[in-house]
Amino acid sequence: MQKSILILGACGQIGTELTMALRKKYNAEMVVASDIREGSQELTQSGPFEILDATNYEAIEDVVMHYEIEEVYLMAAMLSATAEKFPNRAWNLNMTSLLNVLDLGKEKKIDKIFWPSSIAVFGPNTPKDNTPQSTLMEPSTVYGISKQAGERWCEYYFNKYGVDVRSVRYPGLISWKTLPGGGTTDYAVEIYHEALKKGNYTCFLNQDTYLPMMYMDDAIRATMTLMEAPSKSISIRSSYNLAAMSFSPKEMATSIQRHKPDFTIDYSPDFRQQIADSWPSSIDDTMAREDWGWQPQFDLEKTTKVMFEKL
Ligand code: AKB
Repeated sequence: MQKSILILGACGQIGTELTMALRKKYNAEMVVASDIREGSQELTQSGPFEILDATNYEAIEDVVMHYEIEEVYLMAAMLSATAEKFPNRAWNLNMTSLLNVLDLGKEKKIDKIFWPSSIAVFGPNTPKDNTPQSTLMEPSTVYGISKQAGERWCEYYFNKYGVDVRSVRYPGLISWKTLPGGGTTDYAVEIYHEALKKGNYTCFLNQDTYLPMMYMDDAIRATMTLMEAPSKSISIRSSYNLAAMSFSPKEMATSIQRHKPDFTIDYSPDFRQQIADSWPSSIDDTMAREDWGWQPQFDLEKTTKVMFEKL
């Protein structure tokens, strides 16, 4: 199928793998990767690459016009832990980039948008276990507030202007290709690198902090499935709950010890503990399963096996 796609924030943890998956599935020459920084060899040599600031409307519009872009995946964002350090910058990046892309949709310059939300939309008063799709939210982090506001904007642009925008609330994502940057769930990637390098990991969350997590292949498949679903099957235009697994650092360490029995872990919780404590432990994703057939394929054991193979 021929369709022209633009990925904003293609150098990040999700953007890198999403770009390569889209290039594999569609015509690679029509999948334009972009980021504010220079791309890796893999990204720049497998298809077009543009240096692009997602907060600059005119710059995005130029690229959209030049490549006759139909679909935009907006993956540029500042994540939870970094956003707590730079609240204004986080708000500006996360909101301006989204409104830029939604406005391109409103002006009919693009046909379809993917925008990632997060489990960070939930807050300390949200039911923690099996968190429902619709529930009390009240996020307590800058990142969570920006994601919740973003969800409201997405629904508003769909209802008011007919913009075809689609979204999922990603849990923590585990991948081997690109390191995450500035998130609260980053420990679940760092731990594998440190296990292999040093045989020990000091975790910034305490041992019993349960968080929803997902292996990257599942996240990419969910994203592409949602974007390919017929419009009529999408009943949620804010963002879908999405789940795969839920575990604590202690359980993750046990899973690693099955491959590396001498691995040790210790705990030194920092400011990210409070963020993690405000998020759900597990997520109810019934709506995603019913509306567009979502089904995860990776649990913790399978994830650990792949991470050890790939790293
Ligand atoms: C973070 O930890 O900030 C992100 C997220 C859950 O959205 N990984």
